[in-house]
Amino acid sequence: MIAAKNFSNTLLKENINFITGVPDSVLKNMIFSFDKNKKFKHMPANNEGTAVALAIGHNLSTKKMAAVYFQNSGLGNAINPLISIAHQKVYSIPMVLIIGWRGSPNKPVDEPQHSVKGKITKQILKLLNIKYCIIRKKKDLNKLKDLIKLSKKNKKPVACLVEKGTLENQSNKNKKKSKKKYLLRHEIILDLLNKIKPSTKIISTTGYTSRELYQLRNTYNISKGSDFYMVGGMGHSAMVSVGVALSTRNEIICLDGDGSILMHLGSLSLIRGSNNKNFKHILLNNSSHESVGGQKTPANKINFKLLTSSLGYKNYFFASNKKNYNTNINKFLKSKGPSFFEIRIEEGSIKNLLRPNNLKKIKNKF
Ligand SMILES: Cc1ncc(C[n+]2csc(CCOP(=O)(O)OP(=O)(O)O)c2C)c(N)n1
Repeated sequence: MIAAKNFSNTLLKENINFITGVPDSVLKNMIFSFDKNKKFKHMPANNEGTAVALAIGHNLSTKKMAAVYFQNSGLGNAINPLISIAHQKVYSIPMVLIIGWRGSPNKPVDEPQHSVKGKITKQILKLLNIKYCIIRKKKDLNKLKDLIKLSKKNKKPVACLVEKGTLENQSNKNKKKSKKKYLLRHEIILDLLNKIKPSTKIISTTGYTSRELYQLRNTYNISKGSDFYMVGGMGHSAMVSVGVALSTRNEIICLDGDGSILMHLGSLSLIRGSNNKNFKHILLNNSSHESVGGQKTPANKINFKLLTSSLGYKNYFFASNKKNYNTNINKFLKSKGPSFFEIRIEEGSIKNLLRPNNLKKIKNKF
């Protein structure tokens, strides 16, 4: 195991102090260590492509290289600016990618989408002509140092892969435990399952939202309605929902997270054109990426009322406590869409969550 500070020190010694990225649970201790160390300028991004773009901009203005962290599932988002701008044969921009390697063939499989991406991650990097190393012990940080030097010399992106369990597990001591102020995600999901029509279809976002929906449906044996769990494809649950809603009269509810909605926010500009009366969009806003460690998002500073009305939603509802939730959930479910319901929620989820499995069966049932 490696202490997060060993990683940070390697970067600082190589004169890298601008860090950006999208959080991953495998890298969570390292990400918190960037916040704690004043020598770093840490700017979390909403999307892995955005993070690569920030690193390109940093290099253009300072000639220095940046470090970009993300989970390998985000490699797809990162590929466009990596190939079309940063590649050695295009603008030749150095940077170091720190990639959480979910589904590494050396680790037990947790979810099918991780296993698929994990198996081809090294090949993708090879195709991108990105030299990489695997960090398993402290000594491997020397390989990272050599790669960073190579990146500076040849002006090209390089990468390192970090498996689950490599970084020491320290608690985030800076994180204050707040008193319960808002509702919890699972309280809302259970209430929703009890209120939906038998024909309602729910599309739920990546992370704890899908896992809690799956678990509650099974624990309480609720057969009303059906679910499609976005186990991957983070940020795309709203557009999957719109795609479904366009060809059915059934009520379609998207259960979204703030990290997810921000990842591909631009896609919501399609709402006006789609004008789906049967589309209802719920934002479970805890202003954090809770499923991967609780790193903050700026969602509590965004005025979703103004935003969604300019995007073409017909109705906006808001709840921050049980009382206004109870009033507004009924109005929201009765409304003609596209409707948006922002619910401020507390961090906190059901312990020992199951992971949806038998995905093809779930799809066929949906
Ligand atoms: C493209 C991509 N990037 C990153 C991840 C890792 N990831 C899984 S869930 C999650 C956080 C989602 O945050 P939010 O939507 O706010 O929901 P919460 O976890 O707070 O319930 C992240 C970053 C991923 N699965 N896919």
